[in-house]
Amino acid sequence: MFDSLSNRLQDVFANLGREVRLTPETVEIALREIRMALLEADVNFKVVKAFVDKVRDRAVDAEVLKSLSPGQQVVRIVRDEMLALFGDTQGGLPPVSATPRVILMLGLQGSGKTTTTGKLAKWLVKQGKHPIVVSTDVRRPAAIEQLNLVAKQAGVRAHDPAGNLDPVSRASGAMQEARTLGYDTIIVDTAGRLHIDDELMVELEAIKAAVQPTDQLYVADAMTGQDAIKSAGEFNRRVGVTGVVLSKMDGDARGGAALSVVSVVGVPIAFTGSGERLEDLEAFHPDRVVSRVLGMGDVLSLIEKAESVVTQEDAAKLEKKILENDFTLEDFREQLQTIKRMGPLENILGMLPGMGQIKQQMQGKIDDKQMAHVEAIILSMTPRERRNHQLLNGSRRRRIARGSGRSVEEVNRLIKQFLDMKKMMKMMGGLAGGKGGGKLRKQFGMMKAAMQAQRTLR
Ligand SMILES: Nc1nc2c(ncn2[C@@H]2O[C@H](COP(=O)(O)OP(=O)(O)O)[C@@H](O)[C@H]2O)c(=O)[nH]1
Ligand SMILES: [Mg+2]
Repeated sequence: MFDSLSNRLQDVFANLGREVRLTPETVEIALREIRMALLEADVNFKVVKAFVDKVRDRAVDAEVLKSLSPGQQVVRIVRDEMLALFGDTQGGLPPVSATPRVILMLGLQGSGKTTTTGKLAKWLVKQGKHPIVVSTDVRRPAAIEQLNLVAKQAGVRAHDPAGNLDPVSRASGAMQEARTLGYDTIIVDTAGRLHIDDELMVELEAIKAAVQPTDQLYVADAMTGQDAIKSAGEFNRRVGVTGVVLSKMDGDARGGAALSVVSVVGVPIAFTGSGERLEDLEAFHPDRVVSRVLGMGDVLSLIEKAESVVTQEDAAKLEKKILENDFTLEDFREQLQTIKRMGPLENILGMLPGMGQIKQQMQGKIDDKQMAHVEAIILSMTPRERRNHQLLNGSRRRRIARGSGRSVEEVNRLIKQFLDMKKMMKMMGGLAGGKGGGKLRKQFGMMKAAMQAQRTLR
């Protein structure tokens, strides 16, 4: 959802990078563009002003302007200040000593409270917790059913005493049940309104008094931009908010809401939701988001993602091959499979350092179809050819082209790309063999290979 902001900021940085020396004037031009980019991304105008002022203060410092890479320094300042916009947060839920933990879900109607309750329950189960959920949305009969259904999908228990339509007593009942049956977390889903009204606030106060929540999560629909944030501030004043969940980040939200939450509401973002499925919830990591927006890549997220599809053994095996320059077309094909399992190429590319702009250029150019062509070509080779590309003379290439239904040019191009990739890997293998170590290094080796494969497909 930060795509457009990200592209604009990267343009600004690219221009700065071309300046040999920075002057207050060149900085000012860049700042003006940064300001426009943020405003266009729907960031609160007061936030934008304060942000630009802070960056200017630090950037026109004599030390910065005189430094060897002033452009880089400015990028770093923008990065720091953007991180500051997200406040000091680790994402997810802070540790608590209280048991059971009680999470009160707040938000306007349709913001995604019930869905997020299910997602959060699932997330908690993954963290080894035993959550129970309860709906206090008694006005709409379907609301209780909806929560029962998501609870079932998440594989957690829903407290639902038949016929009890009193919000407070439903919430207290869930506390009771949690204590007796040993659940360690209770998520209380609440009714929303289209607008903030007193009746709802009174009801929420009563539930709050009855269950004494440890966490009060406000679910804000990111697609509604600044409006969502304004109501969050209001809820914070009336009932209190400890963290914000930004839902519907998968929509065409421009990111302004996310960048304004801390300044406007005064509490950090805890989670982001990016889809209707129960898996689509992520603990919010400001540093990763900022790196992504600024085109520095989200290597950690990428590694996590890679770890979920590649075993430690595979990664180690691959790293060994890279180090020994023993990477074959067969390995190349396996890498492609891995990339496929990691999800749509576009998403992965967005996480790679410096790939933001390339991603834009490539829109629609590399796709699953192209991957299939590459695979078809490799599959038309004999196992011996795949292990030893040097066997691939003209007549063999023609045979492969016929077998795979691709042109000889395509076969040639693939082999050339494979060789380029091998060359790159040899260089990187040298680097990877240096200092540092352990798991991360292995993963990096794997990732580098995957990145290379991506590039090769261009
Ligand atoms: N695309 C998308 N839709 C979402 C997300 N979270 C919730 N929704 C949808 O938003 C609608 C309202 O969600 P619901 O949980 O019922 O909102 P509530 O009224 O606050 O409880 C439903 O259609 C959900 O499927 C999200 O992160 N992305
Ligand atoms: Mg609901």
